[in-house]
Amino acid sequence: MAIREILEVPDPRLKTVSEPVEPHEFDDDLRSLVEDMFETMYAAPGIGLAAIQVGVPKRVLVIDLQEPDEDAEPVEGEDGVERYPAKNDPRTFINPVILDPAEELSTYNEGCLSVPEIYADVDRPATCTVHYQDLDGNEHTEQLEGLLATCIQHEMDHLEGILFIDHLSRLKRQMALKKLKKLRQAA
Ligand code: GNR
Ligand code: NI
Repeated sequence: MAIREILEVPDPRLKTVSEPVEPHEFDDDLRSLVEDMFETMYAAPGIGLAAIQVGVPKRVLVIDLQEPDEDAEPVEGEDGVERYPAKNDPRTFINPVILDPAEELSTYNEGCLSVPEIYADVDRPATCTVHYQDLDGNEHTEQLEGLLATCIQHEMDHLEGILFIDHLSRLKRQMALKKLKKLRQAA
């Protein structure tokens, strides 16, 4: 297992359209890519990661919303505030396809590990169906809602070379990129 480097804007590789994982590619290399993607995502920390964000142009996504586990005992954080520990729910989506997105939209204040420290509201279909393969190549279809629906659509965009800032107006996108440049100069 290894933490891999996350590509950041304006790296042109983030604009790549990723290639499907072929039937003969469901092997140990794919498993170690997915393991590394989880390790990289947890370390960041983030709730999702597309393979292209670590420079691999393949249609592979990992997601773990790490939502608070309300069935567990609260634990005290560094700030002295008690919180529920995160519930681990690692999900792997290979060759995902989104079907019947809802007409109803929901808005999330999105961020992206490839556009660090920039957050903006993005509207996306509130629910959708995803068809995908797991690491063994088995096919699944699932109905998604809430943050999971938003996150998978954000990750699917990466597979098409699209970033969440591409959903903003040109002015807002330029403002976001300027802010990022400034933050980098200050660092
Ligand atoms: O960590 C992440 N948080 C997030 C918040 C709202 C909507 C989407 C995301 S995904 C992001 C990690 C990332 O960049 N995945 O590509
Ligand atoms: Ni992202």
